[in-house]
Amino acid sequence: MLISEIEKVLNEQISAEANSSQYYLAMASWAETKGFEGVSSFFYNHSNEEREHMLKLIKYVNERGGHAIVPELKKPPKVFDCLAHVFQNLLDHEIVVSKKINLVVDLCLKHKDYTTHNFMQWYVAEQIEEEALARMILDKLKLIGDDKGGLYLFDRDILQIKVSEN
Ligand code: OFO
Repeated sequence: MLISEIEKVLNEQISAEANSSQYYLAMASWAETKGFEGVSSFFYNHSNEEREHMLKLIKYVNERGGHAIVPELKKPPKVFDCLAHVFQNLLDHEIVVSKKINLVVDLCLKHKDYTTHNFMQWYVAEQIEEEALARMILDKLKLIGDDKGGLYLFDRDILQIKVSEN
């Protein structure tokens, strides 16, 4: 059985994952309208993954006798300046999500909820991967700068990058 404080932060995490999915969907749509097919497919996949993260939490909360709340979604931005801006937003967002996950882990230890602590380790590992991926992509974009040919190749090559193995 989940204690209410843990149930509350897990529900907040459900909301964070849902809003991540929504945010990346907005990035996918923006990239598609700009003709960046590869980037758009990367973000459609990323958005789906975030939804999977949300569902995994929903199932966990309910299985442990809590009540997972389906959250309200924030309206994400419609327009982004450029690809580097999009991927910087991705990295910044993932850093915020990692902090939230660390808070859940802290609370699990505080309340000796080792089962949820164990469950959350999957998210801890996932965040390491996602932050590393966003940094790697941003480094590539910094090298390319405004070079149109470079951006064309980047958009093609990103199709080979998987958001996560999970
Ligand atoms: Fe759910 O991993 Fe990103 O936010």
